[in-house]
Amino acid sequence: MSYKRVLTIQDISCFGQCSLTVALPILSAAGLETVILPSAVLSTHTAGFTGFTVRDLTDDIPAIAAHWKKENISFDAAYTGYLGSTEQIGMVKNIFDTLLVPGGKKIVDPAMADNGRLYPAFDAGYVEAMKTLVAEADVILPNITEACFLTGEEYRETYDEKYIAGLSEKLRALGAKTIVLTGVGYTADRTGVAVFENGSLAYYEHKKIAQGSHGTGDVYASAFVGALMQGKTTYDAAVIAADYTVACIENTQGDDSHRYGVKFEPLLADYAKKAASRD
Ligand code: PXL
Repeated sequence: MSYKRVLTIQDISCFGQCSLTVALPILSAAGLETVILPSAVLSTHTAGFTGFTVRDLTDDIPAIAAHWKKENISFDAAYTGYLGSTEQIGMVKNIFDTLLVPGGKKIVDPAMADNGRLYPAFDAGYVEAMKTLVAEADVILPNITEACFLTGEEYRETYDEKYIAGLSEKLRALGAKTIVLTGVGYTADRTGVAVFENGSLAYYEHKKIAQGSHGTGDVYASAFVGALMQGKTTYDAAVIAADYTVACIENTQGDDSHRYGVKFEPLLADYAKKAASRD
């Protein structure tokens, strides 16, 4: 497997173990050259903190992308997460069109909502724009809340396989090619990930840990991208990412002073071995 270069576009939440402070170490640990494009700089993430500062970097993005183009820099994949503004979605599309190698992967985590609600920074206009980005993606990684906002499907706390198959079909109808739907659980103590690819739906179930933690969507998506770009199949990458995310949550469990993120760093070496293994 050749040395791959991946661009990730998401915010820097200086404190809080999410977005770029998670994606950069995980992708690097997976053995990928990781290039970052910060969408915004926040003092902390927006979940559970008040009074955070935000510097929106929308105005800087076109010049950064133009400079890379001039330098003939290109990427084997571009992976987007939490973006700083609706306007940035158009800029990301332009980056997809101009800075990827032929066949380069467009991976979109529509990080905008959880537990039935949009994050505070986002509105209906952002959701509409995100639908158009999802339509261009090779792989999307929504949670169920995000899938509902994208498709107009009713958000449910409990559901069956038919509901998940319907959600996946509606996401596919938007144009998404491969769908990795996270946080899919059919019983109270289990959760998992549904992978919809080439017309069929596969499911990986694993234990659900009661403690809610922030940043796990970013740990999951970053670990998935790392394994995928190391040549794993979509399903195998989804499983590696799920096992790593569960281990990170378990590693944080019981520490009530650490509800803002998960202690993912001590488990990076083990993740890296699995992501880059040749079996
Ligand atoms: O983990 C998603 C995320 C990323 N970035 C910021 C956030 C959140 C979730 O709340 O607030 C700034």
